[in-house]
Amino acid sequence: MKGNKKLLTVAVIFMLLITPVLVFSGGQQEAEAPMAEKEEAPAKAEPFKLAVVVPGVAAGSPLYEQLVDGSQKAVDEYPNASMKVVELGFNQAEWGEKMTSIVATGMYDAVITSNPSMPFVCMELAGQFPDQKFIFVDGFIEGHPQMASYLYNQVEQSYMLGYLAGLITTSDMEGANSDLKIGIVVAQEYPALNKMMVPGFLQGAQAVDSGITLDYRVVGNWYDANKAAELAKSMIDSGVDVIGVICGGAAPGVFEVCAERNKYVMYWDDNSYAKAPGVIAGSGALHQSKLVYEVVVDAINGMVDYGTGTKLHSRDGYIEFVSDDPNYISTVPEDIRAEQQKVVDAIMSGEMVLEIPEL
Ligand code: RBF
Repeated sequence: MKGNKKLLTVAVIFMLLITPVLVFSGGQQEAEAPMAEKEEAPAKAEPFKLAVVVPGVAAGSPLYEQLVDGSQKAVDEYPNASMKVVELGFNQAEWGEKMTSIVATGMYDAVITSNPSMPFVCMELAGQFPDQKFIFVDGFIEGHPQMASYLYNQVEQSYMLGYLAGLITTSDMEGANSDLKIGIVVAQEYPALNKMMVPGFLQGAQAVDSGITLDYRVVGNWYDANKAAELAKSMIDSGVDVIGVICGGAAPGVFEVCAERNKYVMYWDDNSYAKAPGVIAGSGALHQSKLVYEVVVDAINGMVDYGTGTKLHSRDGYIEFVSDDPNYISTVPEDIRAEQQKVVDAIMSGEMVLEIPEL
């Protein structure tokens, strides 16, 4: 009896040990069967995983909202595609490290992200992970085999907004004073801003009157609406009546002060008149969701030309000045809109050429 019991125990232990091996090898055999079938059936599309990296926070920043929307639209059309959105937050010192932890998973066929600093944030990382592909919109890099980039001609968008600012500051619109002063509130300095947006805005205004000057203020981050409001107050006190805003989530601070003081705002990136009706007197728009949709479709289909940098102009259909919005029409008098339209049409048609400078 004792001997039988011992034998039984050994048999049970043996079975317990061998079971996972049997299950595992059985699994392997099962996995092989569809492989054989695959040879006759049409090849199933390979899975495609996209990391959508928001360098900041999407809410309140139209270009980032469009980055997510455009990616989602493309991924929704392809059953083999999936995406994950990661927000890097406002601490830019952490962006490189956070980006590394996304890429180091090795999970993503491509990373798509948006803003002019991101090619540089990813440069070292690309060397460490030579199989990782990167797509940058609203940024520029060319000649790197893992990277494709798409840069907007921000001189054009800024010139159109500056021209309208010039028309308003020299007008007799309610709230416009006799000083030839316009302003701009920016979140931080970076080459695309200093070489395209600020000069384009001023050049547009000075095309109306060469005596117009620009009051330039820096918030120091992309979220502090109170600080932006303080800057706007001080600008208005010194005679500014039109303020451009490139400060993401801090912009509502400027809207509020301009609403109280009966002044005007120029807004970049998206049709935003409805965010402050009667206050936002001009809005540019970058069609980033369309661009991102097209590029992600290409990425899913293996059609992205890595190594290239593409420059996009108004005539390509990715940049516009929004002139058909009811809030624009009710805020800006007809004669000013007619003057503005002449310049907008000249830029959109390519008749008036504004070059992208070396960044
Ligand atoms: N734009 C935003 O709307 N929100 C942001 O949080 C934001 N963060 C940025 C951070 C850096 C380092 C840089 C260079 C740009 C950032 N932008 C942001 C600006 C954006 O890329 C674009 O230049 C402006 O929105 C004007 O089109």
